[in-house]
Amino acid sequence: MRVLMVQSLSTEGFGQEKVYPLGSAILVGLLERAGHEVAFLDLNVAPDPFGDLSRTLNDFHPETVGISLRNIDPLANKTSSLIPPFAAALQLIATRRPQARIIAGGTGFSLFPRRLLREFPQISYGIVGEAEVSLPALLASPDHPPSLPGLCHRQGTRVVVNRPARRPIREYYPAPTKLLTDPALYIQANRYVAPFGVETKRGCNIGCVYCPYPLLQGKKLRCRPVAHVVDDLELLHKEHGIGSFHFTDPVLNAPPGHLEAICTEILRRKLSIKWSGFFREDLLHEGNVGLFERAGCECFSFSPDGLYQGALDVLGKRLSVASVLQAARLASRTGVLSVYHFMVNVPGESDDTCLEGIGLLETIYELHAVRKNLGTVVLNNIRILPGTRLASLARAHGAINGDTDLLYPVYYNPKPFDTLRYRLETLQQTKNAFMWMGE
Ligand code: B12
Repeated sequence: MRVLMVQSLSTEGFGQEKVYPLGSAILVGLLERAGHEVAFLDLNVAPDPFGDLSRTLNDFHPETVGISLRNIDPLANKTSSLIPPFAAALQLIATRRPQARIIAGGTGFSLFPRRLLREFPQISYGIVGEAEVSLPALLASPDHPPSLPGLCHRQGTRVVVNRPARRPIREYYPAPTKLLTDPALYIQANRYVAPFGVETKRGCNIGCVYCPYPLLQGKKLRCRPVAHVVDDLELLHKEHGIGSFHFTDPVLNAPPGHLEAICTEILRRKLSIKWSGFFREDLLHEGNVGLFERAGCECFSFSPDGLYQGALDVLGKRLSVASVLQAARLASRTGVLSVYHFMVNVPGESDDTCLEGIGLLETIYELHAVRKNLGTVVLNNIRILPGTRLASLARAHGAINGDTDLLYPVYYNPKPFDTLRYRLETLQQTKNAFMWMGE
């Protein structure tokens, strides 16, 4: 079958940081191995996204089009949506290739499968969650598919969404083959983000109140074998010249020992690469921080989210301020940059908690000022997503009601602390400026 895989627009503007579409790349490889003729188009690096899509549809005349919706919106307190370009792409596909089946998937799709299938009749099927097994199986019998994990389809006026696949990742994860597109398209576009992602595991067992990761990848940590992870890094580095990676795991240094083993293997193979990822603070210690640095860590991304103990507790982080500061202390003594993400105006905010939060930010800046190794501090209001405990909490507090449309950006930011973010950003930007000038 001729299959076109399309990566829908993931950011609001062409100048934004690019991310190589790892999920689509895995699926393209598997479909080719299953004998399909596959073409791929990433609208994010296409010079003329819709013109290029139209030309590809006309030239390749696919029988099936798979469309990946990674992001529904850009987060970061912004109110723009990535649904309009997704809708435009669907309409273009349906107009140019009316006989082709459209199958949707990706993280953005997986957060709103019912809503998107109802709103967009152009979509024939969807798959929520990971699709390594279900997409090839769906294409093997597209007219009468069996009840596959994650499959979404219409039954009369109803949309049926099957439970997503959660099999041990080592059973089906393919070794990477060729790259989908020229790596330079991604590398040259970016200033901060390493565009090439590598997974060491799937799943997240923490259960923070606002977070959809357990919905997307399950609560159980499903690790890839260490050698497979390092094989990916080695191949991408040696064959394609890629020197910098982002490990895409929700929490990179969990479970204890897995990242340490990967680092030991990177060092054993003498791979001269750089990498980054999101670290859990209470799993960083004197014994592993140096190993991470030696193995190429170029940025410790922390997302403690809570600026004081009450916030950490209400967000369900299962973390203490002491652990956040201990991790900051350890990271600040290295030659590696650190980036911190915090959420502002969380449920239960008061004048006192604002001061506590400011105190924590000041301490973090003081620690990192010595070696000037604080990349930045990112301050966000919380995007409310369906199916999370925050959505119920926000409903109970009256911040949203049953009619609130969560498909489009809705942030938890009730009065009277709705402008707190600007106060904290003023502090953060002033501290940043003076830190880099060494004052
Ligand atoms: C790692 C990551 C990042 C890294 C990426 C680094 C890199 N080089 O890859 C960084 C930190 C840079 C990042 C940035 C952003 N991210 Co991000 N990111 C993730 C994360 C944790 C993992 C994504 C990943 O690579 N997974 C591994 C791949 C293999 O899985 P996958 O993409 O899901 O693909 C599978 C399935 O979805 C499915 N599938 C995928 N495509 C298709 C297509 C079809 C047809 C089918 C059937 C199935 C299918 O099958 C695939 C294989 O199983 C997810 C959350 C999560 N746990 O999933 C958020 C997530 C995707 N990010 C999100 C967002 C919003 C962003 C940013 C906009 C945030 C920001 N303001 O900076 C940017 C956008 C960057 C961009 N250009 O797209 C959101 C998207 C939801 C939303 N609100 O829109 C998520 C879900 C996190 C969240 N907060 O909810 N991100």
